[in-house]
Amino acid sequence: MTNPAFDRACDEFAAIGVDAEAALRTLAGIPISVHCWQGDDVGGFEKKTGTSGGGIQATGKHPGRARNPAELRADLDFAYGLIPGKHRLNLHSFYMDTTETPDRDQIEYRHFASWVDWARDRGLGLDFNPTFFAHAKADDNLTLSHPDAGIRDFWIEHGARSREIAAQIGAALGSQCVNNIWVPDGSKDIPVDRMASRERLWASLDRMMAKGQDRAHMLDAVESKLFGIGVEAMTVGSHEFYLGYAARKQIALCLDMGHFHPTESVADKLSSVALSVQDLLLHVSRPMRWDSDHVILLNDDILAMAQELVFAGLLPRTRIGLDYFDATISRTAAWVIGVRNMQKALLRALLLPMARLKAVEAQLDLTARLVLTEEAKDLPFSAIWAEFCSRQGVPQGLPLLDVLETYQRSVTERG
Ligand code: RNT
Ligand code: ZN
Repeated sequence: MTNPAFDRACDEFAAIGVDAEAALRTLAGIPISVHCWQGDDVGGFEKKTGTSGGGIQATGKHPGRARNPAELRADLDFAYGLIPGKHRLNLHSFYMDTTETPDRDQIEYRHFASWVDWARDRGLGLDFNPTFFAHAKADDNLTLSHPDAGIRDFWIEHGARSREIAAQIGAALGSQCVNNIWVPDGSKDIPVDRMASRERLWASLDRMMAKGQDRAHMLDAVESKLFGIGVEAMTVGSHEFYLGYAARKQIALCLDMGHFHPTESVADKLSSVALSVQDLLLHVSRPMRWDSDHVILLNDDILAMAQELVFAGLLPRTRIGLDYFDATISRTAAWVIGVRNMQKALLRALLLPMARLKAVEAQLDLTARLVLTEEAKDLPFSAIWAEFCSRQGVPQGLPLLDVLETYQRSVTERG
């Protein structure tokens, strides 16, 4: 089918030296790792009750939270159906699918096998995360850095098993599975022995990751944080801690957009950390005054992030994951909106006249740079996005709302 609006837009992009078809091809090849935990407010499916803990807070009571793996998979199937392209699912270990009740130090691949079958059927890749929160042994907000060696051993075992499971998932799907490590460890009030905590975390990570795994199947990642509720004074796994750790061990560094001071730009950090660390993982999020994990918008922060990935040539070594959880709106809509916004941001970056912009900057023609960046904001991005959605068979524009609302009505009875 011909699309005159698209053809006109292509001509406009061609006039500034941009190949819109090439941008669409690139975009179609960028998987987004969709975080399973948006579907149930970070509750998990262990046969226990309790809150998420670890300073993670999903607020809101919108009906329709997934209560079990079958409901979560149905919700995900629906959401993927409205997201153009092929993507990944980011699974947390406490989303196990089993009638057994393994504790965290007893988890095995078989507890996740149904997720692998489901992903294989749909051609999705899987990523994985050990879960170091929402557990009695994490109630002090101390896990791998706990002063008690027994508690550290428990969590080391959990982390080592997660790596094993991630490697098996990667092998089963023929797609590298990122195993991202985030621990809540920190201190509410001012500690006097930060060094001891950090040495314990370092040593625990070393033991947890002692076993070599095939990098084709599994990639270790570590995620820093500035502070959390209950750990205001010090986070053991700070940015400096993990930047050094990832650089020394040549594993991936995860940058979560909510894990820095609100005035810091995470986009700005990419080119710096990429000089010391080979592989990057992003947790794209929207902090509002704090690490609030709002649904990501097509806002300046996300656009800057996407532009850095494209302009710094970092797409091949960056895994893009999302990390937010909003329980005040339809949880499936939250996924769809967020993933599509990430894709829209990437598309906009891919459609910018990069070569020309870089050339004028290299010539210190800063006036031309400003004229070009500002004029580029009026380019017909929406016509290219609409064509992308139509080629991928997903709705676009206002009709999206009807589809989202119809599904939300069907899950309201879950309560
Ligand atoms: C917490 C981290 C972490 C979690 C997930 C659920 O502050 O951002 O990535 O959100 O592991
Ligand atoms: Zn995160």
